[in-house]
Amino acid sequence: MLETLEKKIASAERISSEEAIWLYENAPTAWLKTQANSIRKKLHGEKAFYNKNIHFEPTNKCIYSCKFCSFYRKPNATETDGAWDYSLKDLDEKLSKYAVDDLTEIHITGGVHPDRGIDWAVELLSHIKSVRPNIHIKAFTAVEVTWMCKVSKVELTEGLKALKEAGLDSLPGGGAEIFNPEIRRKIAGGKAPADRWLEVHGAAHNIGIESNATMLYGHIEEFTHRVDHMKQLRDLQDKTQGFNAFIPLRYRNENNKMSDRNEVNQEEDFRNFAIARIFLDNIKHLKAYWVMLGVENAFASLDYGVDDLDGTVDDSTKIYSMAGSIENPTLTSKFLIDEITKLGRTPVERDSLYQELVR
Ligand code: V47
Ligand code: SF4
Repeated sequence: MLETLEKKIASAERISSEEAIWLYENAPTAWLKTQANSIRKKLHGEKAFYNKNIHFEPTNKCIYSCKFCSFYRKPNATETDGAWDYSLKDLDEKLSKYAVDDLTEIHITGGVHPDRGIDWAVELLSHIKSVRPNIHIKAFTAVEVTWMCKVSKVELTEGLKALKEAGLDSLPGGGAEIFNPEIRRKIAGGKAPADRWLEVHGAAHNIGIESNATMLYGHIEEFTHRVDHMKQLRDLQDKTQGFNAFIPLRYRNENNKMSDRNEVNQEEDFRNFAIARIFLDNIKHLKAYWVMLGVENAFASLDYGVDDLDGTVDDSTKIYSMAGSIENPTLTSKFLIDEITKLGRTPVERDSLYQELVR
């Protein structure tokens, strides 16, 4: 089997779902590393991408209560309970810390607030563009978009068009979790099902909004569910070509309703990256989100098919620190450049759509 697959990979032939499951179950890690590396090299040479970004999480009040989530609070929770609701003024204060050139992207996602519809999002996006006209706004998961359209009673494409007009540049990959309905129901019951997640991204791609895709793994899913998830992404990408990056997210187990489950180990992260690189032959970039993986693991994953490390982040997200990851996630671009260089790779600052930036 390994020889057959090696030939397929060398001739850029697509592997099947059955073959991907076989790889999860049987392939030696060293073999996966070599194959994923060869694909990454063909696509990107020695380049390792990063960007300069911050996150903005407007609220952690959420109508859902996903079992893996350490971040959300009930909609009626107060500050004492750990809930927050930031205003535009809070956002302005945050942005004012950065000179115009220091940031190219703001990534916005948060809890699904019961009362917030498209109008609320339009106001937020327009405000950001009025104070930072050139910043790329990557905002709102497909789950958030779905809820906003429902609150505002607008049809999906109409809602997306309104967001785009107000300044939305791309969609982040969150909310995908795992597409299998049974597993999704158990860990994220109630929120937009897989079909809807894919429909939102497809509709966004159709009107020129590019996006990313994530996969939450290492909880109660099996290898077959991971492969099914990636297959559905690969199928949509064949139709739209709108996904820029795939971002596997390892389940982190602190402070949530599944805390009794162990996290998978580092080798499993590496194997998962490598198989994603082999299987997803039509999504160009594979991102290791260092905030979730830890800095050392993220750099090490560059040897398993990864070409992108996300961005500087600057202590602006709580989703992972609340789930047991780095407490104050921030990296300087100098650190990223130095570490990538030490690994013999070429650091490349990119914009949010993977255009290379020359400063
Ligand atoms: O959808 C929440 C995940 C996602 C936990 O598009 C958890 O560039 C692990 O999607 N353990 C939100 N994962 C973050 C996200 C993202 C991050 C970075 C870059 C991009 C991009 C997207 O975080 C959620 C969920 O899958 N998540 N809690 C947890 N305990
Ligand atoms: Fe809400 Fe998102 Fe957390 Fe689920 S993962 S509870 S939708 S904030």
